[in-house]
Amino acid sequence: MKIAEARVVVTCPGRNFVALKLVTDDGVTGVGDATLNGRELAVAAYLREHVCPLLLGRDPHRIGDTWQYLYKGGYWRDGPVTMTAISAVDTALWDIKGKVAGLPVYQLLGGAARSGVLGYAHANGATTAEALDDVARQVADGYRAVRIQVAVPGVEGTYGVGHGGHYEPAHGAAPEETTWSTERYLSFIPSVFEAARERFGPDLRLLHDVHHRLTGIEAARLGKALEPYGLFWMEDPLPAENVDAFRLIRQHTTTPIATGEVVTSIWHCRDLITEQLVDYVRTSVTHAGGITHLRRIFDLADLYRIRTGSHGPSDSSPVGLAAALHVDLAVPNFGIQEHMRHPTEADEVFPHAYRYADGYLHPGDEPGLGVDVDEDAAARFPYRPAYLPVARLHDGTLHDW
Ligand code: CS2
Ligand code: MG
Repeated sequence: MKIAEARVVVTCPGRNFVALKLVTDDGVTGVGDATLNGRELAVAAYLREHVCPLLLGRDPHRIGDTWQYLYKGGYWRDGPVTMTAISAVDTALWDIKGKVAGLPVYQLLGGAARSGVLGYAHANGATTAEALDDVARQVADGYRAVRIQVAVPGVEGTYGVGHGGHYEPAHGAAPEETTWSTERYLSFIPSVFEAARERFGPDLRLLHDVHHRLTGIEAARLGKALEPYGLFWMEDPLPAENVDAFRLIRQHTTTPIATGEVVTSIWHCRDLITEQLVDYVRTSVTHAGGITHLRRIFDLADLYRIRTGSHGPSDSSPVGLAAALHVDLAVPNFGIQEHMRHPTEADEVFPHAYRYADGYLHPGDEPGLGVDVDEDAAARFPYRPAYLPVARLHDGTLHDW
């Protein structure tokens, strides 16, 4: 069996996605997600120009060898563009292997370790009251875990808060300029979770995303202030490369910490894991080397009783979510899976077998990943440039968004 074709599909059904489709000489297809929000065409070109030609003629069953060939063989290792491209190839090869075996990918990973994948929904609002009404909607929809983001008074364009309805941060031919004030944020956020606990009681799992904006000591202060409300996690208090600052947070607070959505390899989260500086590792199948590499990261985490909390935003495609769900179902140390629904047009371009019911997701039982890209439907939604925002302090200094 040989890889006979490798096609890159760029499409914008509600938002931009890149998919890789591999076809074998006997007609088996496999898909991988190659979406890197705001830098989509860089990955598409990396695949088309440098990776696809090398795949032709290779044995699709040699998943591990192909991974090493693309990682070590490129000489220039790592980085989000390279790793997203490798992720897409790896995921597509697992899809092919599953189809050839006639089994869903989670069976090849050891089989189901649980009956369903606990998902967390997003709730947001311009005010606390609005956000809590959104939490109530998610709870009514069955979710047992909800992330809450609320616009900080006096801070325009707070991260995670939609412009009415669905939250989609990437838009426009240049990044939107937003403002940020750590002081206002820190004094406001604890009141949101106090109100959430009052309204929803002790059982609902509550999550919050800080989106890399604090220093170590600021994050420590926030973690302490949130302790009375028993958060499931405080996400990305600061950029993951600052391992020392995570050490500082750990000295001050027992609020659980999740990080890793921008981490692209095991090397970048090794110290966070082995020093137990985080409680949940959020690396994604789309950006951290596909199913093969994600399993290595999650296995390392399991040695330290650290659980998984895979990134699952609507800017990873349904192919990425499907692949994540197969891993989630099989690994011993699964924690939670982010679930942000895709726009309807995206579900149409990427028909899938995964399903959501009553707080839990399941990848389905079709052979392979159980997801595809409909190339005719994809062609109806041409790429539109869309960038993530930037954040500035009130004096104009560029801050982390
Ligand atoms: C986020 C993302 O889902 C999350 O937790 O942090 O929404 C993130 O902003 C985007 O994936 C960036 O592309
Ligand atoms: Mg996040």
